[in-house]
Amino acid sequence: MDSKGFDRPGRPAAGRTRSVKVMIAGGFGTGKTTMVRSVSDIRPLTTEETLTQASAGVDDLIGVADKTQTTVSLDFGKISLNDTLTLYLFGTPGQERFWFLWNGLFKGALGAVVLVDTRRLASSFRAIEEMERQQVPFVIALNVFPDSRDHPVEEIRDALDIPPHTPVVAFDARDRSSSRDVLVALIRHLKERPAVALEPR
Ligand SMILES: Nc1nc2c(ncn2[C@@H]2O[C@H](COP(=O)(O)OP(=O)(O)OP(=O)(O)O)[C@@H](O)[C@H]2O)c(=O)[nH]1
Ligand SMILES: [Mg+2]
Repeated sequence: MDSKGFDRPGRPAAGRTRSVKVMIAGGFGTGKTTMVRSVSDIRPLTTEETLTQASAGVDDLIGVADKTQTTVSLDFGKISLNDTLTLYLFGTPGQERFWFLWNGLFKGALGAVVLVDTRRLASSFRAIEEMERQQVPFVIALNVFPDSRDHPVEEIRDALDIPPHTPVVAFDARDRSSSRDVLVALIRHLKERPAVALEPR
């Protein structure tokens, strides 16, 4: 994969396929690993460890009290959206003590999905700031939990201070087709940007 996230050299003759690196980012416990697991065509690589006392008082467990595992390095999955476009998905760790890994993980990424749990909006602030710092185009994906309140999307956009051109969509990370729709929304958003060519060559 080159520095722009494209997998160019040595493509098979029939392989008019473009490969794109996409980040699945967001705050602690927002459902990043769940999304990579539900949507990946291949068995995903995950790096889950049991939540320990080290996170006590550090991680906000309100709303995710049943959570027992956390990503310590990355999630990796792959999905072919059609015959010509394959996405490589890189899920980030959500815990603050692993954020130093983000710089390396983002290398070559063309776009990102930022997951938000509307019960804990603040947990995704840092991830949104990071997209702006890394200059990676992104969509906001509101992962709806059973006790999430039904906020209008525009209210969330205001609360998160998201620019008008950035899509905000609601979804369920456990559901493959719902997660896939989020990735399609991201690709549409990328295609609207003149600098990004996603058509196969
Ligand atoms: N009800 C519901 N539960 C979900 C959903 N997505 C994730 N969960 C649950 O919420 C918890 C957090 O999900 P993870 O996928 O581990 O979240 P994460 O963002 O990868 O977490 P970290 O890697 O620790 O930051 C898990 O217990 C999931 O089973 C969802 O859409 N609805
Ligand atoms: Mg995770």
